[in-house]
Amino acid sequence: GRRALHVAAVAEAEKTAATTRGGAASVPAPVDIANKLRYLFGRNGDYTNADAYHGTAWSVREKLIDSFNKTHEHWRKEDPKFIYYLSAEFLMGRSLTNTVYNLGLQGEYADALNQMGYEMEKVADAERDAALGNGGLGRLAACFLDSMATLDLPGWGYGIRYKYGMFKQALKNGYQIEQPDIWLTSGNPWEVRRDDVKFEVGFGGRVERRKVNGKEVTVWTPSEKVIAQAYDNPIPGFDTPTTSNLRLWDAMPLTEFDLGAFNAGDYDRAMLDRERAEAISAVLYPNDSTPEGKELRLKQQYFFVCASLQDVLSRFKAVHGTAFESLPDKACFQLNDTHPTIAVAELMRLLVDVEGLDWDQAWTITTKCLNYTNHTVMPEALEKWPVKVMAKMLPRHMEIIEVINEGWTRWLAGHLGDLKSEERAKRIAAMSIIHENPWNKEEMLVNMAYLAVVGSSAVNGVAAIHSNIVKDEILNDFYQIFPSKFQNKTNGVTPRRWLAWCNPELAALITDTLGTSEWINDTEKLAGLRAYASDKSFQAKWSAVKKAKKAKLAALIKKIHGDDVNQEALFDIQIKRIHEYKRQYLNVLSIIWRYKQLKKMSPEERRKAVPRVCVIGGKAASAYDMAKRIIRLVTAVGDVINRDPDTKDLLRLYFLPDYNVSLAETIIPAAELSQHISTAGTEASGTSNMKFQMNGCLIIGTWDGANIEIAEETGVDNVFVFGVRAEEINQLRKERKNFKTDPRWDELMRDIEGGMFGDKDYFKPLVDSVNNMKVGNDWFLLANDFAAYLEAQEEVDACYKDQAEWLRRSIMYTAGSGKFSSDRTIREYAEDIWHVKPSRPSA
Ligand code: B1H
Repeated sequence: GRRALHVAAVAEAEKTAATTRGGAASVPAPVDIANKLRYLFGRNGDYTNADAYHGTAWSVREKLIDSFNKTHEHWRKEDPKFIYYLSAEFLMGRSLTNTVYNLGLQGEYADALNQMGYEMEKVADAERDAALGNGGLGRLAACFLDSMATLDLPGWGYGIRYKYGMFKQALKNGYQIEQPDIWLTSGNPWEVRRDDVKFEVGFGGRVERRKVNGKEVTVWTPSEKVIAQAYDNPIPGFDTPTTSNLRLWDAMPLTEFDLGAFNAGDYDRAMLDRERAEAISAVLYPNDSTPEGKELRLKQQYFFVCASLQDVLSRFKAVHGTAFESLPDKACFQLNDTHPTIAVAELMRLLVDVEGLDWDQAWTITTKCLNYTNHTVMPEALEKWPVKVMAKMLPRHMEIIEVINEGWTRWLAGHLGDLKSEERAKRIAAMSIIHENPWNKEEMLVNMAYLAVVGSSAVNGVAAIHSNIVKDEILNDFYQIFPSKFQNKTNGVTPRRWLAWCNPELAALITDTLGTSEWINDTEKLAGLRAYASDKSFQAKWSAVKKAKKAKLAALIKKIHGDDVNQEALFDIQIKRIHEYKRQYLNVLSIIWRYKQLKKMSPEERRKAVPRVCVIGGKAASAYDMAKRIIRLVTAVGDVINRDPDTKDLLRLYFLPDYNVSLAETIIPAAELSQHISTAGTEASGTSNMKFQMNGCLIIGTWDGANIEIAEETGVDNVFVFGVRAEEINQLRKERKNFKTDPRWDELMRDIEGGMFGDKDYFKPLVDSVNNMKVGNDWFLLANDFAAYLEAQEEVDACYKDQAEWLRRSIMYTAGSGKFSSDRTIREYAEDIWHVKPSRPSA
């Protein structure tokens, strides 16, 4: 028919043209870019960098889609098992550079832009970040997609196409203000709307039992329905023909497809329905680590999970009909934290209510298909939804969870049959998926982590210490019952974006030295750098790269703050979400202490001091009052220090606003010291620590999260480790009231309280939170670690004075970073949890 004719005609035309990786006929890139600008944007010459970005991106998009199509044609033919990564967040950042480099098109497009009078770097800088995530958890999902594609693993991400991503942070008089992230207005070349892929998602309503052909069936009639519309975001692998997919759902009103509402003269209601539906995918909740129990958030979670599962089942049925017993051989799902955990109940609903399977058979399939990753140990961060809220929004799911819980607690009762009945009842109550709110006995809660554990085959933490805390503390009851379910999968980051592409100068030096660029997808090869760590001429080249990257960061500081900084100074960086447990406050206290010491010094002594440029960046959740005060403290201290003629050559402190993925790509290569100073046992992993390590940046940090494994790989003596250990924390918290604070600490508290940095009323709660036993009790033990931290900072200074030693360590960091490629992490998931195998299309 017509399709065959069309395919033949295109194939014929392509034979006569040169082909690129995707296989499309290639028009010379400058011509193509100009054509895109002419026909998509109506522009003719005299383009800005932003124009050039759009033209280039729309041109590159076509190669990307060709590669995507080839990959998916191959996968359709092969029908391999797929992994679906379900995540409420994907923090993708920019795509142009990554796509061009991953597809191996950098030469072609850099040349094209040069011919047209542009520079790739400036053009790439015009792209807005796709910031559909908060921080580490969302960026991890993005790194995982890069590795899955690079390893040719059949797998997709599934999430929400938020209209507004993470808010833009601005400073006004040193205070954080939040502005909406309007990222889609100029169009998004990196997505493809799939008008043929949409699903209905229902909410509310009622549940009935009906007899159909003598069989009792459950029918859920939602009171509200919306449409989930698919958008595909192709994910190019590096050095492979594979391009996989991130499918994001946009919420649309049903009425647009149901013209009846309009015909009935219900125009205003239809418009209100539109707003209500669009609200579901309107905005990312800007909380990192602590979920807010907002109803809309549960709606978002169910919305994307329901659409994703329907999508997967409909593709499965198209090939395998209703042979659902083989679903676990064809599909598995990774739950990125508890946010998509409603999938346990939704998969049961789809299999039992919609497909008519027996409960037990459906349960076997469901638990084989699902796996859960825990990302945090903070008790307040474990999601719990009030039964009332869930019963109203998802009445059938609430019933299903009740039935799951009945089966689970019944099974437990049998399993714990040897225990005395009192003890047994206690254990069962402690593991019940539905339980009382400990702060409000009237309220019953659904514990999503418990549901995820019971409904999954594997449960994993994200760094060795964290996985142990999951097993020994937060989910210990469950670990005792199912020890083999629990695993560790230490996080990783993609070495493409976080070393090769963001630091091409260092990448070139590494490739030159190792005589191969294979380290880009085999990072264990970086270990070869160890042989050069003490080589003077190599150190000189290494240092020259760092200097060049520092100059770029200095230029950025100049652009933002108008100040010139001493580029010989030690660049000391702490960038991450602002949180009390991450202890940016402790960093500021040490900076104030340093400032006071410098003030007291003679000119002689000052000449011996190590100059530092301190940078702090990160967003505070809009409702996180204490975090906002910490930001203001940073800016207030900076205002004093940076203007003091006695010290300004030796110490600076800058807050860099709107920290995001692309800012990280500039800051990390320039960093010499980075701070990862969370209270031991609180940071599940951290992933920026790995990015800094790859870029040869030394770490000052606590014995926490992935810092521990980084230290092991780098050599513990090369890391500035300080502070109490996780095992001591509980005891220290109990003894907190008798803790004797350091006199230097007391002095700093008096300084802040006394108004040394102005705004003393605003800073009062900050002082109280760590100093006043009645108010804050210093939960994160800043005072306990303060002295050890100052001492570690002195070690940093001493080491920096010995540049040969500093550079040796710097090289040892990169050399020891092989383990922290997300390729390694993803290989482990694929082998130990997903049982998914590579499937590569032919080039
Ligand atoms: C991490 C979160 C998180 N852990 C709730 N938990 C959220 C929790 O919007 N919410 O409700 C959002 C995010 N994020 C981070 O995950 C950990 O703090 C890091 O230590 C870890 O490196 C990262 C990736 O595993």
